[in-house]
Amino acid sequence: MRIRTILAAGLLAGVAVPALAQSQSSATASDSATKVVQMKDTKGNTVGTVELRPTAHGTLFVANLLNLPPGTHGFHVHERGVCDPPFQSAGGHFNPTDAKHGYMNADGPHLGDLPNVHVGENGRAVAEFYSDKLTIRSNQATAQATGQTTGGQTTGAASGGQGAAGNTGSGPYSLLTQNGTAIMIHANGDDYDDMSSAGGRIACGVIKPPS
Ligand SMILES: [Cu+2]
Repeated sequence: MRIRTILAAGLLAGVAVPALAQSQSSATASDSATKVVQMKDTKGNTVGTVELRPTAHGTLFVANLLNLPPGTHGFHVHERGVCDPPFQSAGGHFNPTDAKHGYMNADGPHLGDLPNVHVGENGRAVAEFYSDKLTIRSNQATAQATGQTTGGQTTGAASGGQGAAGNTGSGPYSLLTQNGTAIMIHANGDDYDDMSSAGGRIACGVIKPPS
């Protein structure tokens, strides 16, 4: 009787897995692609790009910036994918866990808090950041990927619930929210404690879900 039960379970899994694999492959095709965010200053001039590269457990940000004022600049993900100068349209920091701002804050940081960029005298900066809390995969695809990696339909469904809920659990959290999100560069360096330290918003780039 026990053997028969195991066999039946095995059969069920055999049926379920190809179906899962099929939806997975279509989701992966668009979800595994690097996203290139075009950064613009308040006058609409291009000031470089930020590539978002999906990784096994998060996102690698690769910034290639130019024509920016030399010095230290705050660099964040903001909560809305709208970059109308002077960029208040992008809202506050991306903060799905309802944390406080800053690496130095015991109740922080915002997940949108990223390290400062340092622009040279030639107006250029190249920087890479990694976050294991942010993804550019859609929530649904994250759930499916989790299911497949752990090799269990049950596990997939459990963490799928978390992923689908979006802003609960431990993430990673998708930047491809319904309204999109934005990468913001500030006039001054972020002191990683006081949000106002970074000053005004000087460049913005939209992260949008695929339409
Ligand atoms: Cu900011």
